[in-house]
Amino acid sequence: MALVEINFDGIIGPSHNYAGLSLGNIASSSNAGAASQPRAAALQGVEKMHANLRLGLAQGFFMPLDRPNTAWLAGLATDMEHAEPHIRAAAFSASAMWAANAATVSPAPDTADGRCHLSAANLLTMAHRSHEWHGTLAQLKLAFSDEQHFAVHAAVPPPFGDEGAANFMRLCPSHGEAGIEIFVYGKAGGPFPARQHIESSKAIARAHRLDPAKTLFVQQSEIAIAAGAFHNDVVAVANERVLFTHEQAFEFPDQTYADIKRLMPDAEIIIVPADHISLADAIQSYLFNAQLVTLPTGGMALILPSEAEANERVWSWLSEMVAGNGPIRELVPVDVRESMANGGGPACLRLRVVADPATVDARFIANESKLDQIAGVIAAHWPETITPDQLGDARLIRQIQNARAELLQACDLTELK
Ligand code: SUG
Repeated sequence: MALVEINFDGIIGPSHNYAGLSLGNIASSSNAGAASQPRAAALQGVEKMHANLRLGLAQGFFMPLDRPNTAWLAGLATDMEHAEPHIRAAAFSASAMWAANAATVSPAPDTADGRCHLSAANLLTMAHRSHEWHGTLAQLKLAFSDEQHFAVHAAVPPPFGDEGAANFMRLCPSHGEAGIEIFVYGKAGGPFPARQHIESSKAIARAHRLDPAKTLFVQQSEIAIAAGAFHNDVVAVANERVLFTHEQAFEFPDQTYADIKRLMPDAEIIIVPADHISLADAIQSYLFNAQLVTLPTGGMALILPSEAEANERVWSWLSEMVAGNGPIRELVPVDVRESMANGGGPACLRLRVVADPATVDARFIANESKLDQIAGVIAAHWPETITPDQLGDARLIRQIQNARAELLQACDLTELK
């Protein structure tokens, strides 16, 4: 079978909660302390996967990680009973749901050895995310264990932060053909941290054996980070030969567009002007945190959060765009409100891997009945609600651990313990 883009969604874990852990992520800070609904959150995620299948897209999933992370706590010489609240919350986070941050992926046509390369992201800027990568790597090694087709790499060592595919874009004539890879790093973000370091991006480009002549390193704009674009995928998204971007996404936009055009003359760059949609509106509505996908019928669709539809300025601009003659033909709003309240839109919840699905461990590939089975486990075992003052509750912890164990069992993935 030909290479296709498979979207792997992180199943939203049973410990999903709002602890306000991500400085620079406005939704996370403003919802700190709110009651979360893990069951509803995870069912919203499964429904998004169902909707993708109905659009004819290839879909996969990743399991939630084991939380609270007692090994990480032990490394800090503490445990859930004794840890200070901020450490307890960091150990408890379900943040691995945002699979766009799991890894950077270079599809086989772009690499010197003709294999698809995946590098787990170290996520070291945020404490609660810095301990994800060991669990993520174990999962990537299982899902992509076929070494004839995949090379899975460990995370880049400290001190260079790496946020995975959220700070990475690929442009290509079609998914299965060679393309150009664009690494987007940050230098400064006003009061907020720049999470992606250029040294990580360069290390990954080397590990993935990319052609330097087809690789770009582009700086995120400081004002975008300062406005709350903690990842580049909050202000830009690419698919095949289309880049859909906010005018203020990059520090040197003209140079960025010229470099892209030089490497790929038929790239189409759709720039959303700041005087039509401000950075504030872009970040509130998450219109760029969309899955920009190629439909089996040919045209492209933006699968975006329902918050984008609710913002009148954003929706009228988008509606005009799809009514025009451009490559994006359809808008598909999805409800991922529980994830959105922590700053995670539809695109954050998925990792794109271009591969032949037959070369991926079939246990990670979705179909309607498997998703129904997963939804059944979630409905039966995920907590209905969690407030941050409950994180040390021993009964809740047992429920969360048991819920994940039930899911691993149902998906025949108990070796991920
Ligand atoms: O890293 N939020 C995540 C959201 C990640 C979004 N991913 C992409 N843009 N690709 C983050 O900031 C909030 C957790 C909390 O506050 O409880 C959080 O980790």
